Amino acid sequence: MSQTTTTTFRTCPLCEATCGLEVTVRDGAVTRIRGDREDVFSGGFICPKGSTLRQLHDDPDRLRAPVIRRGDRREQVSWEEAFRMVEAGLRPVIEQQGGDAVAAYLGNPNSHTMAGPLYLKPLLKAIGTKNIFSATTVDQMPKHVSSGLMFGHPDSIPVPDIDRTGYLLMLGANPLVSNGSLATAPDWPGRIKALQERGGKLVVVDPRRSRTARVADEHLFIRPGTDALLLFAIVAVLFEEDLASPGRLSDLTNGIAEVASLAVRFSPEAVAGRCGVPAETIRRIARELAAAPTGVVYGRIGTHTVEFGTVASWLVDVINLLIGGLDAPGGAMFPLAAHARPPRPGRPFRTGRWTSRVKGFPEVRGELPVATLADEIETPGDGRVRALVTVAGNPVLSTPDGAHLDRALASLDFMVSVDCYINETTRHADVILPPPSPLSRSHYDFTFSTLSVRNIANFSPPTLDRTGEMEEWEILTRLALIASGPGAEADPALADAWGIASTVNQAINDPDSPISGRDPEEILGHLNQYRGPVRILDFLLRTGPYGDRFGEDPDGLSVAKLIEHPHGIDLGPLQPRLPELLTTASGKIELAPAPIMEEAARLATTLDHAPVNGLLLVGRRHLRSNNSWMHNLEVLVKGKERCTLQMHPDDAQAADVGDGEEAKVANSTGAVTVRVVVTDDIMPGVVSLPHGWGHDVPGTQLGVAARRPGVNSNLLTSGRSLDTLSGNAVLNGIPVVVSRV
Ligand SMILES: Nc1nc2c(c(=O)[nH]1)N[C@H]1C(S)=C(S)[C@@H](COP(=O)(O)OP(=O)(O)OC[C@H]3O[C@@H](n4cnc5c(=O)[nH]c(N)nc54)[C@H](O)[C@@H]3O)O[C@H]1N2
Ligand SMILES: Nc1nc2c(c(=O)[nH]1)N[C@H]1C(S)=C(S)[C@@H](COP(=O)(O)OP(=O)(O)OC[C@H]3O[C@@H](n4cnc5c(=O)[nH]c(N)nc54)[C@H](O)[C@@H]3O)O[C@H]1N2
Ligand code: SF4
Ligand SMILES: [Mo]
Repeated sequence: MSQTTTTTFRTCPLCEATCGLEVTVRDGAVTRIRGDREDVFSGGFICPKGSTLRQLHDDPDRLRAPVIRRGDRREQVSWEEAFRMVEAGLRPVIEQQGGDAVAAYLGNPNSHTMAGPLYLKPLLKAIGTKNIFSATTVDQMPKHVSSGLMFGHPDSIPVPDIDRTGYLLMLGANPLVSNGSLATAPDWPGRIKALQERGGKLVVVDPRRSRTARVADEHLFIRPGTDALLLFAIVAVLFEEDLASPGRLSDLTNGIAEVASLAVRFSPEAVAGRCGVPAETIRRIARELAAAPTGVVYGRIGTHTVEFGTVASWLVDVINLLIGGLDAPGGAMFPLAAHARPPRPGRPFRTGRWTSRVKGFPEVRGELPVATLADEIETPGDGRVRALVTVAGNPVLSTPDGAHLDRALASLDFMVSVDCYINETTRHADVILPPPSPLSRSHYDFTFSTLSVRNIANFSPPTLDRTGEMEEWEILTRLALIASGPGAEADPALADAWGIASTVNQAINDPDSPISGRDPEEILGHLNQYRGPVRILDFLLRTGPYGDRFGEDPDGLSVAKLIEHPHGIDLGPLQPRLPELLTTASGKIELAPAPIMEEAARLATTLDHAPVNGLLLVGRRHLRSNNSWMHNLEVLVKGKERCTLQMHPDDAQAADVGDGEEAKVANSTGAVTVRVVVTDDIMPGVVSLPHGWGHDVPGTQLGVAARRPGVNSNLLTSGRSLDTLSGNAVLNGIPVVVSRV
């Protein structure tokens, strides 16, 4: 048999950095994956996870066929049988108890697939449920809320223009390990170095001396949960010292005076003791930011997953506006993705259009806080959740009070999971439906191209054939057809064809569309070489801001054009987008939205409370890990133990625990026993434990992960403390007691 070797290029879908990969295939098997040196965005950069798509593809524990549960036993079944079981489990719940009795939990990888952004909404609509939960409420929901209130749309999120800035103030982010979040940029190490080489400055604010803090020009330790206070103090100084200069945005902004008058209560002197940052340092940082020719503030997980996450997220953009950095090169800018639609002024963004049944939490962006999912399952009464659909999520390990949720999942009448592993969450599922491996699917970054520090377009066709799995869009469509009535035997291809035809017709009838009045048959004729999400992508690209408008602009974008450019197409640096992007009722930036002003006033009252003593727990990430999964790949988990408790020498001494010894970490929610690493890379009074571990529960199929299980840090986070405005869980700054075992 002749041996054929081919080299293909694709985008890594594992994290937000969107690195280009060069994949060598020999006789149907991948022999090597390395960074694509010609990728227009990543230029060859990858992290240790990028090349492990091969090991993920080959992992014997990764599911290739549907798995069902009969009693205590698991069985592999045909796709037909699996969908018949879903129908038998799901339909009676919907028919007898209504759509709300079926909850959905959507996990992080949905943002990294083509199916997630396009096919989940129809599925949720088909179920007809308000009980929608996702990883967004353990992550970035505060950013959606502050953006929605300030700019009109929760997805109008400005990103730091790190390639052109002269000053980057970064809080609660560690992109040298996470590779960046809400700021898509492959090769943060290189981009930070370039910033420093052009004379710029990086200041990192973090209770730990993280990898990013180590390369920064300045690192400030901060008491967990106090970023909003620090940021407010910077705002106070900008006003007090007359340094605020919004420039061209002055006339486009409402509420500057309101913010100025509230900020008075947060002087550096008033917050310094809380934050653990000297007042003089806060003043200096404010002056440096104002004086820098270009500057930007960027905050992430550590500023969002805290009690005042939305206020902190808002303050980041308040400062960006006040220093003249919002919507300006080198500041915080709004990307324009190749598939983007023009903003439509609609109803102004608001939250609380409905509330959660048990605890009355307001809906935000169509979903409820995942911290209350267990309550909705366990609490009797009308509208109680009896069935669950999970797609690409592992909430038992990734959401607060994991033990509670674990018990709740065990009590459901029916659960179906779309997932590639039998893990801590999906072990409760009656049916598991596996998507293809990342190497045997198409890829385009619908989510991260809208959060990218440069406008880039990239499309990857499948590298390998599927090995029994079903395309994820087809799984989701079949689930939708079951939930809405046509049933397990209905043809997803028909639904798909109907969907694209109605999308095209809508555009043709829309006077503002670039294909207004064109012939639908002609347009569909162009599109029909593809199906599923690739066909929708082709439509979106061709009618998008850089599109070929079906032949009108031969240089314009289409899927075919992207296939011709396997290293991606660079659409240039970010461009100013205000006021065009604003969809607030006033058409202006709302700097002082009422809900945020109320919450900020509540923050001010906390300055009068006595500070809490004792240890506060924060999280951290590791380069060779990815939330709760990828722990089943030997290449990534081998070596030094990663799930350890970092502790300052003074605190270790006080608790009488030594380096390398095991300690008990406990609070009123739960307890874990974990090995301690004593280090002065963490500030006194703070301990750190990564999340996503705890693979020692029965009934999973994770042979490698189970041998290095670690502990679940979310046994210590409670479902009771949330950021009020966003419903985001508080995952950082958790009070704990550490003791010797
Ligand atoms: N204490 C603490 N908790 C945290 C965090 C923290 O910092 N501290 N971080 C939070 C954050 S930011 C996030 S995003 C969440 C993540 O929370 P989740 O999204 O719930 O968890 P993941 O670990 O990302 O789980 C991903 C699941 O998707 C499956 N999967 C992988 N690829 C695919 C695919 O292509 N299709 C499908 N259908 N399934 C796939 C995996 O097998 C796994 O079961 O965790 C949060 N939890
Ligand atoms: N290797 C790897 N990469 C990942 C992931 C992963 O699990 N592993 N997960 C991906 C996901 S889903 C996301 S959302 C992103 C997240 O990406 P990042 O936002 O960069 O998240 P982390 O790396 O957890 O860094 C958060 C930092 O905040 C600090 N911190 C904790 N509490 C506070 C606080 O109160 N104030 C301040 N100022 N800092 C605080 C922590 O010490 C930590 O260093 O990473 C993504 N990339
Ligand atoms: S940084 Fe690593 S995981 Fe993230 S896209 Fe690049 S190679 Fe993939
Ligand atoms: Mo995340």
